[in-house]
Amino acid sequence: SQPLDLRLPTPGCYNDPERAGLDAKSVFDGMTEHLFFTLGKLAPTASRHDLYMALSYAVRDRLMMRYLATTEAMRAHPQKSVAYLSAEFLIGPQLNNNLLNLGIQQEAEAALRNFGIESLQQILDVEEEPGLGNGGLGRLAACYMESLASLKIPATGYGIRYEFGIFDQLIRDGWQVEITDKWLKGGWPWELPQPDEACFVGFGGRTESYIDDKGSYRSRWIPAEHAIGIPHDVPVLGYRVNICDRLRLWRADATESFDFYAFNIGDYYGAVEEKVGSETLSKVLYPNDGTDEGRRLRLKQQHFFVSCSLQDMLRSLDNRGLPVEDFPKYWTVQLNDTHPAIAVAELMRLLIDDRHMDWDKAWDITSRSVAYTNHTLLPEALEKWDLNLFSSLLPRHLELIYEINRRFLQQLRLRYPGNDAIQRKLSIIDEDGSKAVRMAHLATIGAHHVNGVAALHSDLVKTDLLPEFAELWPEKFTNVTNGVTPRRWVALANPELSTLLNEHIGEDWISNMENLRKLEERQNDQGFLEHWGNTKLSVKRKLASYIHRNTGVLVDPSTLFDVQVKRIHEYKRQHLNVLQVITQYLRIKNGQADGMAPRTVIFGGKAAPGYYMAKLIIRFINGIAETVNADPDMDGRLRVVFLPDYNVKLGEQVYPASDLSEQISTAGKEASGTGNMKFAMNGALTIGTLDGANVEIRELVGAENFFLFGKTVEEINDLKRSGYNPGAFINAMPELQEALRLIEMGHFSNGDSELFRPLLDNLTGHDPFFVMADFADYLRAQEAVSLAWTDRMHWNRMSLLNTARTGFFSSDRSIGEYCENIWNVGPLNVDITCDVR
Ligand code: 8GP
Repeated sequence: SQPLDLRLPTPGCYNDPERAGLDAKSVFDGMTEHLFFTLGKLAPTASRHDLYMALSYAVRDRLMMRYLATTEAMRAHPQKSVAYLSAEFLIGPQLNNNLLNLGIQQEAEAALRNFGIESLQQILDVEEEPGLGNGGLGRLAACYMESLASLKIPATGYGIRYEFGIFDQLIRDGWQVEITDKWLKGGWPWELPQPDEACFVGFGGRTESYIDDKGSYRSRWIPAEHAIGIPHDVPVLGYRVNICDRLRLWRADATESFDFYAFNIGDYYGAVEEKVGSETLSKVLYPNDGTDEGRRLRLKQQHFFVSCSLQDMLRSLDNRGLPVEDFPKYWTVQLNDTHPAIAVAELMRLLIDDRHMDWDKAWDITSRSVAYTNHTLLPEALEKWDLNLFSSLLPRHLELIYEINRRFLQQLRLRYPGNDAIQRKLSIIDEDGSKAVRMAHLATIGAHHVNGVAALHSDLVKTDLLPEFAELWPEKFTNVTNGVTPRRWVALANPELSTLLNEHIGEDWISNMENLRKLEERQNDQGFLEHWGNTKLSVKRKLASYIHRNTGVLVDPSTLFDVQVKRIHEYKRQHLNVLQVITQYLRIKNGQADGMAPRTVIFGGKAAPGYYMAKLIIRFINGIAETVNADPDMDGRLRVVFLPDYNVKLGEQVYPASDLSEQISTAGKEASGTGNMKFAMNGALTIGTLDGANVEIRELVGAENFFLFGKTVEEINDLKRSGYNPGAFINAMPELQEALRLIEMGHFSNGDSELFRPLLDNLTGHDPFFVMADFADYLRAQEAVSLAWTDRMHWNRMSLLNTARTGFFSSDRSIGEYCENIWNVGPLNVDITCDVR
């Protein structure tokens, strides 16, 4: 293709660092200019935060060449682009990732030395991460954006620029305390606001019918209120490529910042009311993982960002002179769970009402453009909107949904004549009890593909969640097993391991993770295995020092680091882990702990603020930690740590330093998991159930390198059917009885025998997540872990094989599958020559 004439302000050539501004001196000069002109600071008095800002602006400047070249290439030679719609993007810190992908970490460090800073890390520590997501789903979206860019696929991630992200977590007296996340307070250098590309979004009001100039009946929406969405763009650079994609986050603004009429009649508060109202739209992320809440405002948020995004996509066609009929040729729209599912109705509305298209054409375009990813089977997480709420906020969308549904039910009647039950079951409108709109049905009917996020999960989507839909449209249903980016989760998070890998197998694993297989050749090399173990140990020392600084607990890096970090949820079963820790504690107390590996058991994760049982589990972990850590008998044998405020940045320290990865959810409950992949890549062994992607991890690393336990999905279902009685399992386990008795006596709560009662009642009563049923087998598997730890060379070998065989879980592979099987998109070539100026 032709080199692009970009008229760039600086000359750029990827292979000529000086001319591309990528050498240390240029970075230093860039920082100096930004300190002076952008930040108004002089170098000698600049704080670390000032230097972080200056370096970030200098790096952002160096992204612009590729960012604008990508935009320009898409304008000059239009091709299909991915629109990834997600209410959450948990992108984590940006500076180091951009340095890595540009290939200038060392240059940045050298530049910093001229400001008296010894290591890049000191500046990276200052960075505040945008917590624009709850957990797995939001982090997945971020990994996917990075892989899209690295694979040179043109893409925009569309989401919301929440002013306050996921809360910061403090631990007070063992309890979680939530603090507002003011991530923007120090300024955030990575975004480019684009107010001239604002979009209008309506809410409420009514619809009316009219006859258009061709004599056809049409409906139109007269909203009662409006908001404006202002795009804030974050460049997403791929690894050592010329493609820089874009994350476009919408911030809500008021249409009329001031009501002059109200002001003139003396109503000052009334004058700013609408402004305040519209701005609350993008104020805060709902801190729920797995349940939806906040109702009205949350539905407004969803419609707000989806409408802005679809308008933006249509406008991009208009701007390039492309016909709207070609929408599916230029855009593929991926719904990250049902949060953006209103897109099905909104795209229909934009095409029919604004572009005056007829129904069939509009439906053809919509259903050829949209695909839907399901991330959960938990019934409480399946979004349903009360019909009254829905019709009061989105009356025109409800009309369109009724028509989509009418046509769909007609199709069902032809396929299953006389079967009213199936119509009731599949209808978009839930008529049992108070009426509601089922978003998963809307998404499934509107999408050309529906996928789950791990092989087992995708099967369960077909057999348990949407079986009738899967029978109706078998070709729609598919699987794409999740993946995580090796850039952030290995190259950047684990520089020690990366150096070792680069020395022995070369650097190409970073962009082609299957190349880690080459490590297998070293599996019997004693010297290498020792090196492998020492590398892990040096990373564990760093985490040990973090733990000491942040919790005051001294831990021994030579002990087995046994780690469970993820959102706190009963189905993830942190309490199963804690009960096992109590058993270990009792064995040590009773002198029966021969052969038990000395362990540091580490927990981290946030609980939804309204989820009482999850918050009690945090209190429970901290209760046990307090008792165990204060007991001199435990010295050198057992430590328990709860790491407060688990987030992406902390995850980057934890995964590389772990020996054992706890993936112990009740079979059938964890859709995939992605932490499980990050641990395994970094050489941790997994103790886990046959749930989510654990199944595939075990197949790939080999059963002998994985500690399996627990009931399968079928066994859990059998237990449910036969009337599960946790008491029977408790009675068969004297050690478990003793553990429960100690908790009940208040041994871990300073004598308070009431504190953990709700938890005990739950476990001994109906135990909804089968903790008691899996306990004995979990204990057995933990003993196998202890035994394996005694032969360190063998352990290191298993660890090496976990790294060597988990290249499959690179998000590059996942994105490759989406491109090939669902999106039908290919890479974009961007030429940047040395000559343009
Ligand atoms: C998570 C699933 O629980 C996890 O198994 C999976 O790996 C991940 O999605 C990515 O596919 N689900 C969520 O994070 C989730 O449902 N979050 C809701 C708050 C939106």
